[in-house]
Amino acid sequence: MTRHEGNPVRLADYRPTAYAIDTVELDVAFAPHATRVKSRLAVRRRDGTPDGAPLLLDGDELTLVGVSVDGAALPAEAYAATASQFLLHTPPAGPFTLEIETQIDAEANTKLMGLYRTNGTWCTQCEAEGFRRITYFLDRPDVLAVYTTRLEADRALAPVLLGNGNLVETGEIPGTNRHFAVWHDPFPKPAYLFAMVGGDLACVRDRFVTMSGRDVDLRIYVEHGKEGRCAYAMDALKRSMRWDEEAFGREYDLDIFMIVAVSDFNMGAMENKGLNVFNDKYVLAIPETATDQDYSGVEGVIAHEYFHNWTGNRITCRDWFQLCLKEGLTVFRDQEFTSDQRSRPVKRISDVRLLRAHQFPEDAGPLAHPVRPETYREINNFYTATVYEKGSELVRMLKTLLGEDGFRRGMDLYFDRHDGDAATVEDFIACFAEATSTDLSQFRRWYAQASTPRVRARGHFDPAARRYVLELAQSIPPSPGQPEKTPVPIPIRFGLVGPNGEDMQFSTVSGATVEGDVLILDQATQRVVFSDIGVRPVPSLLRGFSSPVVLETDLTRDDRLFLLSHDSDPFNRWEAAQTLAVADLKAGVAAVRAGQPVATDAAFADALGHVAGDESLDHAFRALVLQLPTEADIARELSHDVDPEAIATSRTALRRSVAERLAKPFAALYDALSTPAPYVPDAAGAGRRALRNTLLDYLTLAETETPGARAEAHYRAADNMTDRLAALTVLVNADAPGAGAALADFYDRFRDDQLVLDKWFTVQATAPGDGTLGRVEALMKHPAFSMANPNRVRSLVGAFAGANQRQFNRADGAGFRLVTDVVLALDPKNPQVAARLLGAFRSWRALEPGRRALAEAALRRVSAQEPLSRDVADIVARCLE
Ligand code: B3K
Ligand code: ZN
Repeated sequence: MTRHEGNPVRLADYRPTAYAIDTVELDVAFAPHATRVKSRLAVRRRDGTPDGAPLLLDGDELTLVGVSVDGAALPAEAYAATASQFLLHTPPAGPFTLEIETQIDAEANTKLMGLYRTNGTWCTQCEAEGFRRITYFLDRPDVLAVYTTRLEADRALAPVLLGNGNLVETGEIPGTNRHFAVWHDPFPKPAYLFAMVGGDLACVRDRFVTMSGRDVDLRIYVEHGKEGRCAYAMDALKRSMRWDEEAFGREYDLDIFMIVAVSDFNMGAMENKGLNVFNDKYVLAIPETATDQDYSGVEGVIAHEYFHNWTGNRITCRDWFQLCLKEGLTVFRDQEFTSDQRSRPVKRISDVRLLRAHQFPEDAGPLAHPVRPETYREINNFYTATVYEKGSELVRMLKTLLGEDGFRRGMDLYFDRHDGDAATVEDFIACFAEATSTDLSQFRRWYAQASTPRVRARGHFDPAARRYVLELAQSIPPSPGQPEKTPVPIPIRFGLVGPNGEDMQFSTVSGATVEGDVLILDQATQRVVFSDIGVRPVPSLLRGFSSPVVLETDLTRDDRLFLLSHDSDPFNRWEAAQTLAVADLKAGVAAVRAGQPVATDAAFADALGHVAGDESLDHAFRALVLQLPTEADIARELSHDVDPEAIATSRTALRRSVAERLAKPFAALYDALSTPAPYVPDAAGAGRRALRNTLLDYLTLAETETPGARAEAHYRAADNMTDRLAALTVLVNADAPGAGAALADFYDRFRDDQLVLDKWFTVQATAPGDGTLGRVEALMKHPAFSMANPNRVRSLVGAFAGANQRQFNRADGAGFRLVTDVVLALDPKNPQVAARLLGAFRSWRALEPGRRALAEAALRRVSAQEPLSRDVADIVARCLE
């Protein structure tokens, strides 16, 4: 799978490498601008490779210093080396040792791939193709080797030297101020899991005793002064380790597990074997600086990276097309962990919101691709919501289809059979098929077909025949390169809800396989007949969001109001509120565009009021029901001719009508929730705060005499970041008179804390008013902002592009221009972050004609720029295709 610039890589072209590399011995001497890397590879010709076949290694921006084979320096004619390739013309027939020396300027590495320096610390990021920026190698996931890493540095610059595996030796280099450490990782791994760190870092330590009684040294390394912010991350790590033992029987396998927190990082974190490197945003958390959402982010990412030790590291991917094999599965595992640690329904609703907000638009636009793609130009552009979040949904459906026990048997077989392998999606599915004797061939289509299936359901009750009939149909819209689709098996968890709110019993069902409360729709259309039904039920379909589909039913408004107050499934209660709101909001948009007033419905507001006041429901759930669909949700539901201004007007009208009608009960509830309580970042505490802060938002909307007074008081009284940031956001979004002072106060309090200033950037970038664009431009010149730091770029420009529907999609095109200017400025320095930012254009074709033309012009301007990175070139080309 050698890449030729411009040619896509194809799954169909997969071939194993001609040579294997069994061991890697690295000797790295960190030094400013000139880190020296000596690599000693044990290379072996694979069976079937002809004697003398050339050996081609990957490189990227490398400088070769020297090369030898079996101890003898190579003559120049024996090889060809460029910055991006090393070719050994005629390797020895038998196993041989290849030694390569390269030199790297980590300080000049702005891509944050390979070896780079962040706040003085040397660190690495190798997934997907960063190892080739350190040394020439067969940089692909099916080349597994045992690594020994010797690290050396000036003791003053890097007293801490970390590598994968277990520490085997440390020492001084006599007569110098340098020291060294040797690390050995006994588990064969692909190069993308390699990591090394050198720096002056503080360390927080703990220990964990595994299920078989082994003692594991746990360490979190952070910048000096941040030690006091690691307790929650450490606790989350220990809970993750225990949970994986209990839920999946998976034990940790090295003597030490390390996490290093750095402030310049392209994504969330990285699961390098025994040495996870984290964006510090997902490690550091204290109540004064981290919100409840940050805490749950820390918990989720710590768990996710830890769980990769089995799903990703012990069993890795054969090639990058199989990325969902580790990512979708590991997301599923971290979602299950959080569900067990917190509230399962609340977690499910949050995950579905995320899926709909990120994956559904991706699946409906020009960047759509199957969970397992078949071709790519730049693999870093495939770390997507589809691979991660839809990938997790596919694993969840497997569990729904096979049941708890069947699923566990399949997972056990997978771990057992493939430990130490670089596996494929087929290998994974085969384990479930075999362990449960189930034919999963149709299920595999879920991995191969892009776009979100639509399910249509129509119900008929026949009182004379005492039957209830469900007419079900599925269709899968076309997507890039896939005009035609075939039906997939769609597990629909359901209940037929009787007038008393309880699920009705039925004696027989025909027309579909039904196992317990799960019906399987596996054909284009199916007529499902339930017999012995005495009264008209209200069907509650797709409970728990049992499949990643768009469901369209013929339920009436009254049916939905009934489900909102009576369904035994919390997810569908929430869903009923969402669908009711969406119908009103869509009607509101149509009214605004026709110049009519927006009509509102008191029954809906009253139903929300009942949920809000229902003390039998947990606070977090009530908060979720009260939160109306976002502007982006409405845009997605409209799917074409989208006018973000009309959407915002319609949404504000509905929120205002709810706020006005429920002002009294909401105020009483807000006050009842205002009794001071110590901050605990658990599900119960977070739920209480979420409900109170949601109420604050409504109450501020209904305040006419003293706009923002309650939010100002809320801000002043806050003793934690969750409440403080919620109040600030309400003030800024309402453009309340106190907003400016609160922003200034917030800045003064946290001027030295970059992670908190990111929140300050985001609040301002997501403000709905027309002044936001100018504000973002001004903030880009603020001393706390830096284009070199991905967190800063994401919190200001990323938030503007991704979370400010109105201002990004301004009718004058200035939002598009701002974002594409930043993409072009960033591209030469950090193409991955630039490409990610450009992804904000993924739904541009759904806009109304005026904005669509402006978005297209902005994209064409990007596409005309030369040179462009492969990352940005790929996204812009697919957006315009
Ligand atoms: N595996 C990494 C993501 C790497 C992204 C490379 N562009 C983090 C994770 O998913 O756990
Ligand atoms: Zn992952």
